[in-house]
Amino acid sequence: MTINRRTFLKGMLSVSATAVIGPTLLVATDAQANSELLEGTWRTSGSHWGAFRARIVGGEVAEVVAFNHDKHPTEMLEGVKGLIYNPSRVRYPMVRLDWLKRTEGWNTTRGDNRFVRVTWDQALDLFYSELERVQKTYGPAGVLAGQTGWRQTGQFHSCTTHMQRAMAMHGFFVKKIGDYSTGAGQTIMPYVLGSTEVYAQQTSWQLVLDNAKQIVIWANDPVKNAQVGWQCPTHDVYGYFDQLKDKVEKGDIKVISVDPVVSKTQKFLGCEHQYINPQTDVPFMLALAHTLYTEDLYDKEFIKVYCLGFEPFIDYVMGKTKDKVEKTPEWAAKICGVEPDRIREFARMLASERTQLMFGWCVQRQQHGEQPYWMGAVLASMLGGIGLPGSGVSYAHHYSGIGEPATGAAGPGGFPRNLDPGMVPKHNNSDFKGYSSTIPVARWIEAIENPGKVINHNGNKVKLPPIKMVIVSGNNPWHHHQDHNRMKKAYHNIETAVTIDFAWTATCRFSDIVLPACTQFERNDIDLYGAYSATGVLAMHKLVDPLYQSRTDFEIFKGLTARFGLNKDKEYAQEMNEMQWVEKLYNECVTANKGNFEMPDFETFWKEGYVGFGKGSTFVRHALFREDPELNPLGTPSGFIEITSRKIGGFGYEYCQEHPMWFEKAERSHGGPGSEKFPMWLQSCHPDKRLHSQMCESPALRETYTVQGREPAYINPEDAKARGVKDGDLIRVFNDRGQLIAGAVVSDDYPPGVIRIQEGAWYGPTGSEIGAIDTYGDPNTVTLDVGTSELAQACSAYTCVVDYEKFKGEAPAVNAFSGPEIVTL
Ligand SMILES: Nc1nc2c(c(=O)[nH]1)N[C@H]1C(S)=C(S)[C@@H](COP(=O)(O)OP(=O)(O)OC[C@H]3O[C@@H](n4cnc5c(=O)[nH]c(N)nc54)[C@H](O)[C@@H]3O)O[C@H]1N2
Ligand SMILES: Nc1nc2c(c(=O)[nH]1)N[C@H]1C(S)=C(S)[C@@H](COP(=O)(O)OP(=O)(O)OC[C@H]3O[C@@H](n4cnc5c(=O)[nH]c(N)nc54)[C@H](O)[C@@H]3O)O[C@H]1N2
Ligand SMILES: [Mo]
Repeated sequence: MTINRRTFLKGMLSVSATAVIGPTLLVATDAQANSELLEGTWRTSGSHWGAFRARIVGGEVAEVVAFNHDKHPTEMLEGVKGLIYNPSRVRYPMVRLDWLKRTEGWNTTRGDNRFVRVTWDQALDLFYSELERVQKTYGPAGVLAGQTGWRQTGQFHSCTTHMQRAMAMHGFFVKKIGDYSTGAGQTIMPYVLGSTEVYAQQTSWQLVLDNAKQIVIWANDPVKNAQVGWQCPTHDVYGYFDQLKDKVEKGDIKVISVDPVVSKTQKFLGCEHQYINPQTDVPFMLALAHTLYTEDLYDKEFIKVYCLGFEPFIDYVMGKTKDKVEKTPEWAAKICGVEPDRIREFARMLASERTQLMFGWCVQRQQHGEQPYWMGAVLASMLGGIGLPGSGVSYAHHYSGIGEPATGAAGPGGFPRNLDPGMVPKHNNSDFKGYSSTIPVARWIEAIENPGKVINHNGNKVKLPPIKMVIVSGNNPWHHHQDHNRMKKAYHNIETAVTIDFAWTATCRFSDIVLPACTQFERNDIDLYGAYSATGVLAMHKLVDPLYQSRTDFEIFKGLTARFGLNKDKEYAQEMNEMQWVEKLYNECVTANKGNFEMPDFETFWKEGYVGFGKGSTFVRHALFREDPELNPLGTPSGFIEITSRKIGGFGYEYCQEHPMWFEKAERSHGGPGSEKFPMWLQSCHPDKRLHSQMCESPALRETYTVQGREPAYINPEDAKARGVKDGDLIRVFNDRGQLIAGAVVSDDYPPGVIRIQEGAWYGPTGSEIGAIDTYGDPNTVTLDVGTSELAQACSAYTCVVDYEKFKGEAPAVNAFSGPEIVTL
């Protein structure tokens, strides 16, 4: 059977969102069987969105087919070729014109996108001399090289690791704590359940399917988000989604999605929907607790044996303390938009059968995001099912294949991020002059804006450092951070910004020195297959040579450290080249697994492209604690589930007190603050067909979702009608912070007062002036930049209101994807 490649790929693009969860259409084995009919050679590689085999013809990637072990490949594979071949590649080392010409009073306004092409030697010399100048002038508090992000997969080439090792060899620098994904969750949960929970293995899907009678998918869209993993995902989790769909159909399991919108998961499963006003989960949950308590539906024994501090919490619910308001369903209904009787019914339903609560993450990426997570644990405690299969609470069932059976095998290690023993930085000066050397990750713009300001963070005081130089690799802060116009202003305080990337992102546009890295498909590497499941080890064969003048991050930082003197480049690389490193990481993995998992020699592995570890085993979250809480205490201060935390109470914070509470948000739609002027809630959820901003540069993939070449804005039909907007129109989305152009997609999946623009849309403002309209549709042009609370100081991107109108006149062309304007000195 010959299969026409183009037809297959076209088919892949045209399948409806939910049909992607079907069986593999074509796997590499079939393709390889046909390979005699086709030109070229097949190579294996991987990515955050799955493994694949690629056919290489004449030094180019001719086609990409799903890996034979991946039974549920994603449509995102269609973006692989576009990631390599696109007009947005960083081709040469580039330096910003005004920065290059800098004299007294030079122009620190960034964003005009005018760059001068320089040689690699010139670029690395400039990078090095700036590092020297800033370290000598300001010391380590002046250098920020701590931001991290979704650098591409591969254990050896992990680019942030390379950047940070090289920076550490030069001197000390400012680092970050936490991340944008789960900042609030990972900070609050250790006080409540004893671990971050968000990055922990959860009860196996098989056991959930076998035991749960009800599953509440809360602020969670696993069918969309499990396409992506921190290490190459197996997508086996989609097999369980198929089973769940089946059980929902047969009535064996009831699934309810608590979400303001109809999610991809809800549509796929055909499950129930519980609408809720955005950002109001806590009032809804408090009222559920009120019903469970007043109707005596809660598990008193569980609370007594396993929990601490139920009384102060329930006194708050009953209106005896704090605001003295009883958290009745009538009280909650006015805020969360769910009828009082429906709230009571929901509480009774939860208590009636074995129920698994599964939270997604974006409900904690909003102001006071600590509270819904804490409340989730309190509700699960009142239901009494924590530690049993198919019940309790989880905060990660949508992520990185969590819940797939895990083999327990050791994965390959990586290139060292830190200095080797005995290594001393060139500038061995760790004096931060009283400033903090570590800052909460999402507060970096505030630091640049307001150095010396002291903020609270998780029981500590943080004195924001006076950052003068920002070095970025493997993340895209001009997509991921909120409120770009605030960023534009703050960046006047930066003297030098260096970015290493393969794509000419907005971060490159707002930098002074830009170095062209190559993509993960232009280098050899090794990765764990299945992050938490440790299903196998994957070879990442170099598919093609680095394009243009791009280099691997390894080569780039070898080149930089060579400038530090005394063979520092050899120390940096430990005198090994790329393939020696890959082989070493593999061999160390073989040693670590000896006696448990048989692995072939390196040569065989590299030729095959894959070694599997066999079947994994299942797991029940918190089972040991449930079995014996004295012998197996949680990692909380008391060892028990802390419904009230003395530790947090002791911090004396306003927006995170001793037990979960409702705090009104700075901005909220549906009658909340700011909604009179800007009535729409903007949700900037994670993209279905991208990894954040990655692959937005792929023209082929972009064509499948854009509207008149712009990022789609999903809007409600009534709202659209009231504004004279039709499906396919361009709209202007705005608030007092900024404005952007997007393309309207009118859909009943979105309730009145809600607009979705997926994060990661590339920022392309018309100019460098504050307030310039964004031509493509990056939601972070208008989002709010505040910490979640004094506890986590995490990203609050989902606390944001806007309005929109039909775009009037002729819209400016999209300028986000065409690279720099190349000028000469
Ligand atoms: N409004 C809003 N904002 C958000 C979110 C939201 O939900 N809403 N979500 C937040 C979350 S959870 C996250 S995780 C962040 C994601 O934010 P980021 O991790 O910053 O996003 P990415 O687009 O993945 O950026 C990775 C960058 O690294 C580059 N890169 C990849 N591999 C390599 C490599 O090998 N070498 C080099 N040199 N460069 C490489 C890519 O080209 C890309 O520019 O966004 C956050 N921002
Ligand atoms: N395809 C794809 N998958 C990804 C990523 C990607 O970029 N692309 N990124 C990965 C990363 S880094 C992360 S951090 C995770 C993100 O994982 P999450 O943060 O969980 O994902 P989101 O899709 O942003 O949001 C999930 C759901 O929450 C709902 N929601 C939003 N606000 C509220 C609210 O106030 N109340 C309630 N009840 N529901 C709400 C949204 O409508 C949405 O359906 O995804 C990972 N998976
Ligand atoms: Mo994330």
